[in-house]
Amino acid sequence: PGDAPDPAPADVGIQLFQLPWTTLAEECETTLGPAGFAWVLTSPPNEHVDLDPWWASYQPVSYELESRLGTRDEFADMVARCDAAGIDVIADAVVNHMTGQEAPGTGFAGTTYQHYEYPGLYGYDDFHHCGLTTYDDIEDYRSRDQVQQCELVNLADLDTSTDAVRATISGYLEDVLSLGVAGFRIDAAKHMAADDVEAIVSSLPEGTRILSEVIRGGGEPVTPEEYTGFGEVFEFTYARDLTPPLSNGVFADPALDGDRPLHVASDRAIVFVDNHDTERGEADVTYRHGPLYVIANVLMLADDYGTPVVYSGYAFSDRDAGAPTGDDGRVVAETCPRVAEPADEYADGERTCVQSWPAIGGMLEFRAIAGDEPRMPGVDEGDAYGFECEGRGVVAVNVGAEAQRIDIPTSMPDGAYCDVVSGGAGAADDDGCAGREYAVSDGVATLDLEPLTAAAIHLGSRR
Ligand code: QV4
Repeated sequence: PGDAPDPAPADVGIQLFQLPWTTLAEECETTLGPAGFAWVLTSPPNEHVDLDPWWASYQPVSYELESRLGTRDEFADMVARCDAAGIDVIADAVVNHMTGQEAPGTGFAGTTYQHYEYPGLYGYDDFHHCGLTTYDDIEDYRSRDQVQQCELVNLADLDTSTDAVRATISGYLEDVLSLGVAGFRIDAAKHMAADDVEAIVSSLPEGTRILSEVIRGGGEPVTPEEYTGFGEVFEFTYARDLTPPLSNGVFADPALDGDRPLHVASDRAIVFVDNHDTERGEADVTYRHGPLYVIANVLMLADDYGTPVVYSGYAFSDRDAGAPTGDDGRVVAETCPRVAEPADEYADGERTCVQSWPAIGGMLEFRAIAGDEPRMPGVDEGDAYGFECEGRGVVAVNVGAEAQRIDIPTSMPDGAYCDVVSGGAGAADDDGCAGREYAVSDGVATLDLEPLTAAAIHLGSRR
């Protein structure tokens, strides 16, 4: 149709948890690029303790880029190939701390270490020894000093107030940047004073993207707002607000002026349905709840607040279980098919391949066409809820057990539109719709929704 606006590339990321670099490069080429993702968040690339659980990645032994996810050369090749596919790489940077093991050991790439001794990098005096709690561990998150000077679960806590530590961390980040990454997730940023993080990242080249992990907690003195002066932050409140209404079927419009109460400003917010911690913890809706998980992702991707990051990991029944590895201890993963549907059941270790779900690709297309338009007041109908992105698109979800019809006022032109949730991107062709078809007539979009489904139409999906 000639009247569809040009799509504006949507700034949507995807976290590919514990995916080896060689597979990740293929994902960029086969799926992430064609689907229209803007960036991918990787797991930490540096040398870590040699333990089986996935969380070994979060205990650095050295800043060599050698890990169970691949070698330095493989990482560099992945960054170049993703870049060629139009995908920026954001690397997870674990710089708040080193290891948490009491016993000395040898890291994944062969570097020997002890708790507080990392030859060539740091020694005992480079760490906080807070003296505020029995084992120097954080016990009370209501104490700023404990949170930022004591240890997060025994992890040797770098004293990032010193020039020497700051310079060593910056040197590591510059090395990763030299391979072409676009920026970093700053792991456990809450546990470093915002001034320290700012001092470290301000020495990096202009335009380096910084996404700080600062989990908002009730009654805690350290807030995400402290970290917005030099980058974006993950807004955990968004996920908490998004998912409970899904399970009890009650929807309410957020403040509709872009920014939201008790959230960081929209242009500073990274939003998500779940991540590798929350899918093992507080998240009510994860890959285990296929249809509800799709609905949550659809709502997030249609929303006008924040920058979304979709999450894709592997199934697990044991919280600690690492991704499947080969004999050499390196993670092994196949590339996901270009198109995959959410499954009712997954075997342990099986990849969820969320990046290949048609609903996700369809919503990236929706966002590219309609995402910049204001979100209009929502409509409730039974267990269904929906809203218009002004003049460009209409989205609705039904979280109930009964089919539901919902009428949503819209200024989109009358006509037949293809649903991009059931049909995916490019759902409209000469023969009809790859998925469901809906009509807009006299300023109303009428959507018939099966139980636990979502639908989205936009100017580019008109037949
Ligand atoms: C245990 C005990 C300690 C004891 C210690 C030593 O819990 O009390 O002192 O043994 O005997 C692992 C184990 C943990 C163990 C620790 C040290 O699970 O039991 O301590 O190692 O050996 C990941 C995992 C953690 C893991 C950690 C390091 O989630 O389980 O700990 O990696 O391998 C807060 C923070 C937030 C953080 C979140 C999890 O504000 O920043 O907790 N999120 C990020 C990452 C997360 C990661 C870390 C931070 C640490 O997203 O994945 O933790 O890098 O909310």
